[in-house]
Amino acid sequence: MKFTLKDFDEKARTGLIETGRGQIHTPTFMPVGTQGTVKAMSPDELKEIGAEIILSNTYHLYLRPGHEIIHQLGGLHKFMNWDKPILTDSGGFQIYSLSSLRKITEDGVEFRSHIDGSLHFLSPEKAMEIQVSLGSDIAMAFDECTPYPAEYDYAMKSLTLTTRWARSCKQFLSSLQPSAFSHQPFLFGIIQGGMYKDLRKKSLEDLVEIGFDGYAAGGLSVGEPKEEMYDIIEFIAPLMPENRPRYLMGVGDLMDILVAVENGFDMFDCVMPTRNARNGTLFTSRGRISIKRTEFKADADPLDPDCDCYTCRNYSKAYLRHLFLSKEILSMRLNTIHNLYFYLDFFRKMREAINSGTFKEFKRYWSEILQAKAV
Ligand code: PRF
Ligand code: ZN
Repeated sequence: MKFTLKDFDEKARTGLIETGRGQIHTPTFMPVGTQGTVKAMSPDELKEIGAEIILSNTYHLYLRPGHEIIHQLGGLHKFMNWDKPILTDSGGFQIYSLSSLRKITEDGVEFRSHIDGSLHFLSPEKAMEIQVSLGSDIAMAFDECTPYPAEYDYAMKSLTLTTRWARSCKQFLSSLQPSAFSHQPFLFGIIQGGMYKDLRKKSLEDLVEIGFDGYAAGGLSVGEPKEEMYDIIEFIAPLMPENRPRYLMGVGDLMDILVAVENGFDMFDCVMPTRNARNGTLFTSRGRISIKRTEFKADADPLDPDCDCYTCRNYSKAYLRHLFLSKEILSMRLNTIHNLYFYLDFFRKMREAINSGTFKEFKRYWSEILQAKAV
């Protein structure tokens, strides 16, 4: 994987990831396309708002429609008509958060589908096979997301397993024969270790010894207090290899992102902008608003006068409120276009701030807006 660092502003950095399917400017935000679609958005719309990479999920696509079917149809990019990079999560976290009756063994995890209750088994090898057959550009190692809270002993055993699985994932990928359909994805290792710094450090060191194209911090934003998450972020980021992308998994609150970027993280994903859009919670340059509120009933102004998205260029808050209250499909589409545009634009401005050495001011300015109560 080619990853070039561009500028530093203290620990914050900008860079460029180059893949066969296109460039990714970092820090980057990856919209979440769990089921092979970023909910409510067409791929053309995603490109128009500037998305350079999306995330999709092994767990969901394996269960439905099945990775073999997607493979037969030419891979996930062709299936969903998205030709830019796709990062696939390995399934470890989704099993943990969605399925019932998990049974973890040395070899993998037995679990029941959240869709029909059927029994399945995912192993490091299987998770890799699925991600390769989907045609993933960046595959994630199969991990166990250590729950919060976890006893020291549990966190240690869990990370030992995650490390062993990471090694199996790399071995499995290295053993694959290049063929027409299966190109080799880049592979990222996932740091676990709960809220224990020595375990986090050990997890990272073991992964670095195995060697990955990039490194991710998992097991955060799983119910712990913010201070604990920030403490781990500040501790682990500077220890991660400088010349590899650093990915903070599933953390998408913009305040948290500012803290993570300040410490040197490069990649983020979260359902927050898309899910909030569907719930009528919209991000603006003046703070978050709930579009259903009565005060917007006859409000002719755009959602965000400083936003250049399709929604803000063409519609009033009164109309968006009406669509939301009427549960119209267009409500989710227009809200999602805006929220994702807002996130991607926030990242563009953040990169500019790093490049011009003004990240501190950027963070101070946005912290105030983001911490204000939603209206
Ligand atoms: N592991 C994986 N995916 C994830 C996480 C993890 O720990 C998280 C934790 N926030 C989000 N997504 N594989
Ligand atoms: Zn907008």
